[in-house]
Amino acid sequence: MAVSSTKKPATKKPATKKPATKKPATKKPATKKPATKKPKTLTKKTVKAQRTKIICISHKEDCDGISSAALIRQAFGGDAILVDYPGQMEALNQVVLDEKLKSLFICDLGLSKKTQDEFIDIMTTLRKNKVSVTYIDHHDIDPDVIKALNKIKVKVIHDINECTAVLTYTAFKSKLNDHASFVAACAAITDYMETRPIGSKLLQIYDRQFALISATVLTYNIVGHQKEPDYLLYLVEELAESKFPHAIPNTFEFAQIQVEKLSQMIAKVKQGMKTMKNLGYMEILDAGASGAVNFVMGLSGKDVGVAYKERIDHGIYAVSVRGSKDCKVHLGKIVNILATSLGGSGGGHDKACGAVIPKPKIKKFITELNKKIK
Ligand SMILES: [Mn+2]
Repeated sequence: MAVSSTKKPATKKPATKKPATKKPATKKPATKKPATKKPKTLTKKTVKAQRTKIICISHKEDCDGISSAALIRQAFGGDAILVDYPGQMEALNQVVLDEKLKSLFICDLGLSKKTQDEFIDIMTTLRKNKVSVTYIDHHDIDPDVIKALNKIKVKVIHDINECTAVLTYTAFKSKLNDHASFVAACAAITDYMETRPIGSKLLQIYDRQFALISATVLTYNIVGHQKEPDYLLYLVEELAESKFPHAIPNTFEFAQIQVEKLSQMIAKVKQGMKTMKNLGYMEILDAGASGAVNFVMGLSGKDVGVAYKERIDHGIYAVSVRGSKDCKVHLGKIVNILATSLGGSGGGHDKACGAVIPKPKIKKFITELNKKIK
């Protein structure tokens, strides 16, 4: 892969500055653009636009989504579109209109009762347009959705026992280099899945502390740059090009800023957290809910923690839920049903999940969740 000399941001000094010049590179990847965009001779004037584009829609909020996008990029080229749950369907509805789209990968984006039907509809349209679609995920899913996707020949790679990047790595290993196993191992760590059969094998290739610090620094850079889509795409590229997180400029300095913020979060949670019989909860005002939710659970002494943050642009709360080791219920399943009944959506894993809840329903969501988890 041709690495242009302008790749790196010029600024060597820490600070919070991110590379502002990355955009052009993400737009037109020099990598594996298959086929021909412009025929040299215009003999086929009347021929319909050929489908040549490869796109990966992946989860932008954590290392698993970013790493999955990087592995897809290394294996297939193409561009990434990074989304969160509130923006998930919007992005899908956009790409379905793209007449150049040839191949679509969707990574680490779970489906809920609210979104699954629309998802199947969009996939059906894509398949009618002969777009090849691969859906890779590890969140709890309605088995009927998998059946429906198989029926329309969407390739489904789904296993709740490994993280999405590990599933991606395993599926496309032959198209990936050695370093890809490290990218997958980092994702497994941040998804709490580094003890799973494949995840643990990948991790043991590397020194454990080295992998832990790399995964953690990467995660802090992802979490701290959620409002800077260009930077997240830059991370995808750098990982796809087999850079270690520490070799990406300023990542450790940025991580230090994040840990400082988190340490302040501990104090804020101690002050602002409230409890019900079975859970601790807190509204977060100036950080991501997912960064605070583990503190809410831990400091509340309850087996379930809930943190929520208003998304003014969408009129909703983005909610994060975590369960301790002693939490015996499947939070992802409960939250999926509850959020849907309140006009929102949600779901995920047994001990880590999220939801989108209409603003006026947040209190109801918490009280109902409290009832359902005893
Ligand atoms: Mn994941």
